[in-house]
Amino acid sequence: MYLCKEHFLRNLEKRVKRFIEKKHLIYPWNPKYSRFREKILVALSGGKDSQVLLHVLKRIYPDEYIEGLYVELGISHGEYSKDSHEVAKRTCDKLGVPFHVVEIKKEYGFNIDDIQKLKEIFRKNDWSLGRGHFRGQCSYCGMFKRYAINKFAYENDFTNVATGHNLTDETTSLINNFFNQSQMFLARMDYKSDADVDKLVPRIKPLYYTSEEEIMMYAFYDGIEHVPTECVYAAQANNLKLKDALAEIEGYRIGTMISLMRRFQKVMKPIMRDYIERESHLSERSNLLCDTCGFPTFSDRCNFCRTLNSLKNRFRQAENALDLKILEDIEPEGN
Ligand code: Q46
Ligand code: ZN
Repeated sequence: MYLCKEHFLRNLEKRVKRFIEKKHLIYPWNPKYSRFREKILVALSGGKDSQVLLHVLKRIYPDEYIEGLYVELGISHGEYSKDSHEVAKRTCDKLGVPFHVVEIKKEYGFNIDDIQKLKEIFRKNDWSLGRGHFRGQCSYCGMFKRYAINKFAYENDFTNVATGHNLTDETTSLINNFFNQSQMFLARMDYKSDADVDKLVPRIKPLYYTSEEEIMMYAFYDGIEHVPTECVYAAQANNLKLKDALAEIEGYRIGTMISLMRRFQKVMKPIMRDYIERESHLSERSNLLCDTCGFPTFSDRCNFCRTLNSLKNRFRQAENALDLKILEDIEPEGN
């Protein structure tokens, strides 16, 4: 479609609203029919996706309870986290949205930059990692964000967490999971997570069928502030090249991404899900709670607590061997 600026903005909002309501991502408040009111937490990163998401949600649902959460990850290169934090806060202030911050260093003792320092210390000193290994920064970062956002949302009675994942991100993950044959990850890919797992606040992705290009255009035409720089660790992410390849395919086969995601949801997803639920005893509805933090898990201890503990032990090892101080004085949560 060839649309003028105004019609482009309204068209995108209309499509997002239609998607939210058709797929019941949220139940918009209607005092005539229901007393139930959603409480939506928007996960803000200062980047274009979450900034656009917050603007679109406020525009299409001015009467909903919407609040924003920024997770301070401590990525200092080029003041990335500081700038992102300020952009997210300014946007919430401008839109009259309550703004919250969770600082991971304060909560867990170290941040994403500290993990990078730790890896370098281990590498320089040629220390053995035993049976373990260090993962990429984005893997730790994603884990911290997911955990911290869910914990905050659960403890503050939010009914949904909305994230800015877009069509391009989701298609890239789909292809990546397919290449890796990660059946479990494929089966879990969705625009809304399960609502019936105790202590897991449902996560929704209202921009699931909105491409990165459209989001960039929306931000540009609506004058939405966002952090223009990229996180320094983004270059480590394996998905970047895959994303470029997809963009190239989309260039000569317009509509590839959207039709891939629609078909995946309609055809492949139900088959994958049935298969996984039959084959796996680790069902998402297993209702196990972590013996350390009390949040849902597939085994006795959740992946977050296990990773946190093993990182803390490595930090202590580095601190003791080199007489350094990296960790905040926080007691480990369980051993
Ligand atoms: S912030 Fe975190 Fe991203 Fe940086 S470390 Fe990776 S995941 S690239 S969206
Ligand atoms: Zn745990």
